[in-house]
Amino acid sequence: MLRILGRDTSSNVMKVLWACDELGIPFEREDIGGKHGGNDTPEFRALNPNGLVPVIIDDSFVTWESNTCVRYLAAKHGRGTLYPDDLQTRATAERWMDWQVTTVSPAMIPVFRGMIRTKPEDRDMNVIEQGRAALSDKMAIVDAALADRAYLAGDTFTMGDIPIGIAAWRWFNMPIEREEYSHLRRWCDALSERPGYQRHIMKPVT
Ligand SMILES: N[C@@H](CCC(=O)N[C@@H](CS)C(=O)NCC(=O)O)C(=O)O
Repeated sequence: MLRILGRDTSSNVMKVLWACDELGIPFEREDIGGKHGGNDTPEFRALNPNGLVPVIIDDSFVTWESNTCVRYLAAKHGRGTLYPDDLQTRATAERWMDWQVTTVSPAMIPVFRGMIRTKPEDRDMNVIEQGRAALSDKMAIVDAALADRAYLAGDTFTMGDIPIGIAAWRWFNMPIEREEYSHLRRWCDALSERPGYQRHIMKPVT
């Protein structure tokens, strides 16, 4: 059975859990990272030298980097659904996945760490506000992209919706000022109908 190493409070682990749910893949998950520790041992670093979660183990194949894990599982189990057959649709889905890591995540991190993981008296509100404004700009890009399509890569849900779907849940549920982005809201409401999103993503942001 597929093994997923990583705590379920990690947004990167959540991507893999949600993908498995969508794809109907049975898995065993082990609590590693955060308060559970276990990600700085020689055994874990032999699996992922970065000491980060998630790691997946599929028979004897080991890999890490959450979006790579999602791509691998989607390619293996979700051809024509999560992993689009059409090359241009697939490239569009992959573009949003890469953009989440390179562009959304750097804006999200200072806001998430500042507002959720830092005591009020220790917060650097200038850094948080800069991140919040940057994050709003990114969410405006997603909102505009969703103006003429139901999902990020087109008419149907694909792997491209997973990483930004998780970022959007955090954006809507962190105690921050937000613009009203109606297309983003409609898309997030549609994701909220999906059992995998309900089970793995729609939780208090902690
Ligand atoms: N780019 C990596 C980032 C992985 C990452 O930063 N994971 C965090 C959790 S979200 C982690 O392992 N932090 C250390 C810990 O949980 O102890 C990925 O997408 O998998």
